[in-house]
Amino acid sequence: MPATYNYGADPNNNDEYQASLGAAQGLAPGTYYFASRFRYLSGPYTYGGFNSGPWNGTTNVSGVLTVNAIPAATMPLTEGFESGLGDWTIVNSGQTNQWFVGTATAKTGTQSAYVSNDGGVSNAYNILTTSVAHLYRDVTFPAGTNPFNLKFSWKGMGEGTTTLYDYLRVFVVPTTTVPVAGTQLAAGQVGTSYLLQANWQDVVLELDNATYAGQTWRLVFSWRNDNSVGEQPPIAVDDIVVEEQAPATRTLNLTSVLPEGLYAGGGLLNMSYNELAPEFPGFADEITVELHNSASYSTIEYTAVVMLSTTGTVTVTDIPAALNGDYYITVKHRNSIETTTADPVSFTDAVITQSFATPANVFGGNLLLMIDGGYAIYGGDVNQDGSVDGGDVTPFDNDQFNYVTGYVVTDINGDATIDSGDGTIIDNNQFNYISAILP
Ligand SMILES: [Ca+2]
Ligand SMILES: [Ca+2]
Ligand SMILES: [Ca+2]
Ligand SMILES: [Ca+2]
Repeated sequence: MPATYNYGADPNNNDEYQASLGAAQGLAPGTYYFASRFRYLSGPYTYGGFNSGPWNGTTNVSGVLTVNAIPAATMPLTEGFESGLGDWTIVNSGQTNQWFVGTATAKTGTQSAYVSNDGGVSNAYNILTTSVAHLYRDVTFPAGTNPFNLKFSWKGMGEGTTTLYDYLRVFVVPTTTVPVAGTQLAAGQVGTSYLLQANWQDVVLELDNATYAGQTWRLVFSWRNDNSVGEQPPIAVDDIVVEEQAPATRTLNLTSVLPEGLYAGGGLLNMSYNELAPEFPGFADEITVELHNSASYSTIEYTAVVMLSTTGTVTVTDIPAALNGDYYITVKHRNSIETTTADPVSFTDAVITQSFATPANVFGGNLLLMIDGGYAIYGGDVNQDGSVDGGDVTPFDNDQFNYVTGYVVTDINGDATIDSGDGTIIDNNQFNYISAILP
């Protein structure tokens, strides 16, 4: 690129030339090497130009220019352009109608980003000259299960009713997509086309979790106009927000919740029976799921009575979104030992998943190794006092003696009869002093 003589900037005997390496050159992030060259009239070029002499390949060598990438924004991203362009990138090169950040118009504060044909002085465009210009920023979407909101305010006229000619479009594209001035993006549009509104409009777009979470994306605002007809002013944008949505409710999915008495092997459960049929057809049993305060286990923050599937899964829906802290997740089954998670579990996401499959998952590692290598929640706590002992043997003995049948708490294995199949579980766990291990 040619350099210009910077007349008057050389106070001593040095001549200063300057060339802009700014954003207009479109240099991608990376390392560049540069050398200057000069010649007198039509003489040979001399390269370099240190104080110590021209380029010699060893001590007097070329310069190094490092272009750093602008770091991606983290959420929540809020941008009102009150401090100028900030970390946004403008792609205007060669366009007549260009993005600027300035004071020509604003939704809030005194500044916004808008299209201008006079260096940002006014929010106006040259209707007779086709232009495509972009304004973009990279944003990192956190992992998790929540969807995201893209919010912004805009106004502007332009041109188009059925066919659109002069308008704003918004794109969310991979960071490998580099917007080029004069060219509209081909994919990744979100929302609609924005035009024909003289007053500020507020837009809220939902960006789904599955597509965006856990990755960095490039948010692009693109102005486009053709070369005829249009109405002033062109587009302006202010108060951009990209944020993780607060879920309306949370859903908790538990897996491998396997009461010993109902364990059928292979991670499956039998259904609990009454005298005639399964008590909860298609399900193993009913259980209680509790969320306990992480600092004070005895404080129960939430309780739900839900169905336990024959594959050991539990779904708790409609947990209030206000429960957004860390909680021990406790499962209580009518004649099993209370069992809770090894650690408090974060409830910031819309969907929380927790397994009870292995001792590492539960507090104190308090699970029973079954003969098939699976782990089960200890059974036999008939009176639900947290241990398996004589207090459980007595009601079991009474019911066995009286030939009690049906869906009763002394029926540990869920077959609707009270007999040695239940007594064995109680006896083994009593013998081993099995009790709840809780925070
Ligand atoms: Ca503003
Ligand atoms: Ca037009
Ligand atoms: Ca007990
Ligand atoms: Ca039984």
